[in-house]
Amino acid sequence: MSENRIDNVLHETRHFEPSPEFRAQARYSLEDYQRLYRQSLEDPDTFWGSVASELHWFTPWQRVLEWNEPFAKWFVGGQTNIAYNALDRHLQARGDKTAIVWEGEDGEVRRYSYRELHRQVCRAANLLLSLGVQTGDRVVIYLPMIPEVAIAMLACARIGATHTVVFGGFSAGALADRINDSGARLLITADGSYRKGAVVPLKSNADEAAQSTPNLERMLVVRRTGQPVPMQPGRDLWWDESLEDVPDQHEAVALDAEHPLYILYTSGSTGKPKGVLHTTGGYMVNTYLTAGAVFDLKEDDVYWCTADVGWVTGHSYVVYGMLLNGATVLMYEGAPNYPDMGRFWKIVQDHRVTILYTAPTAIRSFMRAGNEWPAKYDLSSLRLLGSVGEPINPEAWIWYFQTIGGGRCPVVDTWWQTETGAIMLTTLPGAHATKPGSAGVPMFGIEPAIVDNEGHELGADEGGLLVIKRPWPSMLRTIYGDDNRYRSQYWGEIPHVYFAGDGARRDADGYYTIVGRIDDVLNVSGHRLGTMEVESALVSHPAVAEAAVVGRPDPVKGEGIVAFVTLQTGAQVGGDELRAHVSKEIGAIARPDEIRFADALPKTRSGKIMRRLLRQIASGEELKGDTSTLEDAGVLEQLRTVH
Ligand code: 6R9
Repeated sequence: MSENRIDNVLHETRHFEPSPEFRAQARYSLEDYQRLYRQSLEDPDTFWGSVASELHWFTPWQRVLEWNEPFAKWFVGGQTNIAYNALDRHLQARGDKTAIVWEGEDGEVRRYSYRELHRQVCRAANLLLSLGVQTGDRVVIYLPMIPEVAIAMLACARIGATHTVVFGGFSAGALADRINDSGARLLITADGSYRKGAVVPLKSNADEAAQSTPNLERMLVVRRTGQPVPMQPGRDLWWDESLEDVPDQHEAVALDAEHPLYILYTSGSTGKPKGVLHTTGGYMVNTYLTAGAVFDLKEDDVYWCTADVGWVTGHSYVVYGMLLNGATVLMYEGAPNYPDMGRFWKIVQDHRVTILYTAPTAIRSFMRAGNEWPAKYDLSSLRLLGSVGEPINPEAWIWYFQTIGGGRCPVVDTWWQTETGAIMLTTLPGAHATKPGSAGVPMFGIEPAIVDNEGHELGADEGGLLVIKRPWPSMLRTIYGDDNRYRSQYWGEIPHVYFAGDGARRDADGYYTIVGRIDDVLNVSGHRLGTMEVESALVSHPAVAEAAVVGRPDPVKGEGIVAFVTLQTGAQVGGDELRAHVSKEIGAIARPDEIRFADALPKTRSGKIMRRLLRQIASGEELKGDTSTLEDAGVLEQLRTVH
């Protein structure tokens, strides 16, 4: 196991019990959790079967699980539709209830009742059908945080088209890679999106991507920013115009429980992002269960998750898990600091948000901005706070709890991954005491362990690798088009268990603390990025001969990106140009914080780049460990002194 890259040492030893008021109204008590958790492991068929039966199935399942390691089938033989369960199922009791309340960066507000959202999704489903989209086809969605992104996802799910949402901050190149890997023929995008008051040109990125996507036949373009964009006849259609004469009645298609619901690309330790495949039934059941339990959902909650729908958090806890529960979801389009650092708190006040789910990087940046920003607003509507995406340091946890939650709102620190589909480790807010910096205990049906590199289970407080010992309903089914990579990366690293890629430890009370990734995956502001991806982007610049990218601890972003670069003989290029190049190749989230140039990179005699040394250099540490295998020791001095 590599050294801990994130300073997550617990100096904070306080525990926080849920208040008597919270406990009294909570969905689950500690006894409920203990009883149900035991049942979920001892009798999973009964446990999962009873959760699943709260939802609608066109045909009942015959078996809860068929496990043929590493391939799982959940609710075998069952037929359902997640969009039906998220919308139609609520029409009777919640038709007029607000499903989505949306605030644009420019302050515009739109509200969709469950009935209206259902109507819009039915029309969009009919539009997709009229364009020849069939069950099983892939559709790529490249949209900002506007209601149409949820409508497009649900319309795909309704007809059984597999969606692939690409984060709007990704570049044309990253978009093209995902269109090609998924084999999509249709792209849904927008003219542009607003970010810090400026227009992000989504359509022109899409046009650029389309130059290298031979499969792509059509583009549907949502009007958001209104600037003129070229429309290619025969290929491009306006979303609003195309929907005008489309009927708003549509019967949701009964789909096999294992029908592919979506592909979401995420970074791994190679240069190429992997397409994580989620299917319908198990994902539906587990996001429904966890959304209700972890966020203690009540009928009158106004729930706000600040994640973009381009990430898994947006899939599971902006769209699917929440609408499956009939919740009211707030969506915000823009930047957290626009027009100023008070924007989030103004939104909480204006919409009377009761549950807020955000990322440590945002919490740390608000903490830095000062208490005067939240102090200007009335945050008394809040009753529960959540954190996701990276380890939260105890200092940020305490600030969130006290300054935002007024000391009365439990904080749930939820550990999970794109691959897991749903929350895996957390506390339940009315059941468990919380320990700042520690995510908590396993959710129902999840059986984790901490093991050493050989797979031997370790005891309390011993640091090791986090694994999951049995399949769960919302787990990824494969890497799209690459069963072998799925098998070897997730179920082959340590035999017969799911390998998460995180380092962790468990304390004597059974609470898990996540230390961070142990592979070549960085976590920058809660976003996963492969070091190899950034390296490939750098070496695609003509001046660059070789590049090595490492993370270094960053007080706000969790990790920052440092790139070590050697240039082609005679070539000259500045750090800023290379940073801009990476931004163009992948997206702004991948832009290195620092570029250091050298004549060579430190390598072993067998030619492997010594990343351990580079990490120490990047964070300004003393060089530790064995350097005797280094080919050219002079290189180290150069890397340390060149800035
Ligand atoms: C949901 C999501 C997954 C990686 C994961 C881990 C880190 C997520 C965390 C956390 C500590 C938490 N991570 N939640 N680390 N505490 N509560 O973020 O998915 O983008 O796939 O990232 O994020 O390292 O392995 P994804």
